[in-house]
Amino acid sequence: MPSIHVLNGPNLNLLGTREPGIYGTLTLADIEARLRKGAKTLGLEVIFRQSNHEGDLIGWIQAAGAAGEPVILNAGAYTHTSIAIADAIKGSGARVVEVHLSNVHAREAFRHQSHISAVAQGVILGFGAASYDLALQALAPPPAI
Ligand code: CA2
Repeated sequence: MPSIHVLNGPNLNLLGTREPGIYGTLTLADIEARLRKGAKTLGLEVIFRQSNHEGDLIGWIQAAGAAGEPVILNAGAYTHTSIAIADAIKGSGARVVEVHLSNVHAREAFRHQSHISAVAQGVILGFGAASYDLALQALAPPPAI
């Protein structure tokens, strides 16, 4: 079964505990559960991870790129700061869809810049947990005829 990596960056483990007006009320475990459901119908295996450490994300991106497996990436605040994560995507050739729960362009100016967008295949943001579901659809292989 083809695999898809869903990688989550810093503080996303706090989802569902605070700031529901921005990030919604679902926990990261809730997002994982609904994504696994969707992936099952598409015949995909989900490898779902979260880390508060930049190096973990870089290692996972490199491994996905080496395996030729696509990535849904919510790099959290590293989106706005990390050239190292952008280099990992470019250097490993990983196929990445960047996702965000919130519409970062409707928020503080420092969230308007993304180092990931230029090296991602595409970006989906502002749809809450559905951003992840839409990314899954974007990356799913077309059904066999
Ligand atoms: O909207 C998104 O998905 C973000 O990637 C979330 C990041 C933020 O830094 C990005 O600018 C946009 C933050 C995730 C932290 O989530 C929290 C949830 C509850 C309580 C505290 C933080």
